[in-house]
Amino acid sequence: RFEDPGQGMPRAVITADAATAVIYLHGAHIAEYQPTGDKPVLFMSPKSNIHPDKPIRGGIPICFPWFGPNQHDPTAPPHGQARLAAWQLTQATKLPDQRVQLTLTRDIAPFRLTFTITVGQELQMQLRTENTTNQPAQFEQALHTYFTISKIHDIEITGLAGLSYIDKTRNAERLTQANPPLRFEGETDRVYINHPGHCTLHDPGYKRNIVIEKHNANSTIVWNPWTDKSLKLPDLGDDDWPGFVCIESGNVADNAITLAPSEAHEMTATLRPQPQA
Ligand code: TA6
Repeated sequence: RFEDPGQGMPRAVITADAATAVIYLHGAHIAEYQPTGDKPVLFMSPKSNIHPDKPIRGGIPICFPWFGPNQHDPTAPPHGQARLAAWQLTQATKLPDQRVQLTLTRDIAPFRLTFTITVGQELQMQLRTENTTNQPAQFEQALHTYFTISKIHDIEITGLAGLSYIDKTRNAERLTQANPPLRFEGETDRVYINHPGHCTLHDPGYKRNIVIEKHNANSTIVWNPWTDKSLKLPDLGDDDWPGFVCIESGNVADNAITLAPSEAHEMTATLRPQPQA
């Protein structure tokens, strides 16, 4: 069903057999996703703004057409305009297999974005970017997914071993991920590049793994602000940081994409929650 509670933040509330989800037209922002019989998958800050002029802290912000601060314009919104824009819902259907599929679209010159979300036991996202002009155009993109977890000290992420990453807590130094699974002992802000494959979040506290599978998305970003950085984020509770981790799928930094005139690109990311054996 479609709700417009009145604060200028209309949203689609999906209740499918296999899962529920909430998607705001603001930023085409998936704010909630919960498979039936499982815990919620996405973290939402209790102090998040839910306002047409502000980013939502949690769920799955769409970072586009740049990631992080804009290199050329410090006054431009961090992570680009897409998550602040009002998107248009162009399609909402129940598929034969009972999954619910929504399509949202938004022009962010010189690009046309089409975001297709398929809600079922897994959450599938497809982001299509078309260069609508007769000039080449470059972009970065990321689905900045906030996962709700039992405790940051107890989780680990596999699938990143051996990858080169940009460590944004160490002045963008380039390092190589060691073999053991990634664990967290402090502020973590890493852009793994040339990572076309999937990775897995292991959460023993929730007895759950979440496989993050992707196609045509060659970067994975991992972020947890820890204590000090959290204090600087007014839309995040000071004690929220142990309860989430961001594992983001996209194309950033070395993996930025240049489209020829009229060319289109399509990335997909699928979140696959699984009970731990
Ligand atoms: O995902 C990593 C990151 O780029 C961090 O550096 C941090 O800035 C985070 O995104 C959150 O950004 P936001 O603009 O949503 O506060």
